[in-house]
Amino acid sequence: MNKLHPATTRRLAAQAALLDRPNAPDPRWDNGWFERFVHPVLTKDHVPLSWRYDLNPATNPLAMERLGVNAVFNSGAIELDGAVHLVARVEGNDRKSFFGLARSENGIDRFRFVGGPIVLPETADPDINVYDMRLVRHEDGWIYGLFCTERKDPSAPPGDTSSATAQCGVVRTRDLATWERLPDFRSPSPQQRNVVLHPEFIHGQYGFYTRPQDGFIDTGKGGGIGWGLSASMKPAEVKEETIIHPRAYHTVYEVKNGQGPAPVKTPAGWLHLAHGVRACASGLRYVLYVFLTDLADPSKLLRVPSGFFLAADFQERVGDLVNVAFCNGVVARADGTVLIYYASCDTTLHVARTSLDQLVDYALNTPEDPLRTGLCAAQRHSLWQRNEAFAGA
Ligand code: M1P
Repeated sequence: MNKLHPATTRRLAAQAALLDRPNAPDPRWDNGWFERFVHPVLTKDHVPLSWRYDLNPATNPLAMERLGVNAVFNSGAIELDGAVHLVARVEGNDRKSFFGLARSENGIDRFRFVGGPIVLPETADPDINVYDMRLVRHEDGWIYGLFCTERKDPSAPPGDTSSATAQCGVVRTRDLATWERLPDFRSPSPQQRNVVLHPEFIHGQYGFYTRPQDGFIDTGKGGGIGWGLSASMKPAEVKEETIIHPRAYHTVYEVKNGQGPAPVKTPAGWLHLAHGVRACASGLRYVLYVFLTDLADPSKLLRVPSGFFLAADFQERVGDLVNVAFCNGVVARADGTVLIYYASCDTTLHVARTSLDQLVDYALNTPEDPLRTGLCAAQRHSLWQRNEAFAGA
């Protein structure tokens, strides 16, 4: 073994302690819906030193970082060989994101990046940025990764260095080690983000959750969570999108919304975690909400509990942004535990632990939003009245 710089030895020891740190439920959080945890599961400090530093003292005598990492956040999630695997969005100091595979036995702590940074195959039109992979084990036998691929808008006028187009890139794998790139997803919408593959065939076709939008940030007259079918994955092409959950005035999904991970199958229906966005003085506020769709027809909305299910809280509220919770990874384990991987403020990744029973109870029994303050107050008044019978309430 070659000798390391003393600073590298010190940094490796500090990182080993971080990677071995146990996680525990946060006692400050207790609403019966899910447990929060004290520590994030992935941060920029979890990224291997070998992805950031030149470890050779001969070529890096001052032991300086060469390729810094700014954040680790929105991660796809899947269980494979009994362990939880995350395909994390790793954002370099250069603003470009790439994917990194991390693994943990219990899905709560001791996540470690495995292998090197993932270098995805490109299409003929190279991606300028990629992010937010949704991992889905489809009943056709493949594990698919659908992600956002971003490129500069070719129609942007000279001098406009910001306008971009977002579309959905597609890869597939059997082992999370070798990735095959398929053609980008096609749809009638000029832009797409938050495209997610449904895990089962519907009438022999592949089902997709979409988020048609007119511009890169603004959903315009598009918006809402859409749905469409494709006969193939090579290419995946949805010719018609129908909106299954639209945006709505004075809700947590007023400005935009998007499907989170692929829905979880429950006895009550497909349980969806989505993000909803509203505007406020500090910018856009992203929260997670739940809705339920029909088992035979996932485009048929059954129920939408009111308000948000999870919002950034405590130390999660501030990062590169403020007040952003985003989720594109969930793992439903065989014992009924459900692990929700959510990112805060585009900066760090956290886990919430719940169960299928809790999620179904939440989806079926949380009142729906009556969309008017008077009716909301009456809803709460009725709850209060029913509780009058309980001593000490
Ligand atoms: O910055 C918050 C999120 O913004 C985008 O999500 P959406 O398309 O729904 O607005 C994405 O860039 C996402 O990665 C990011 O976390």
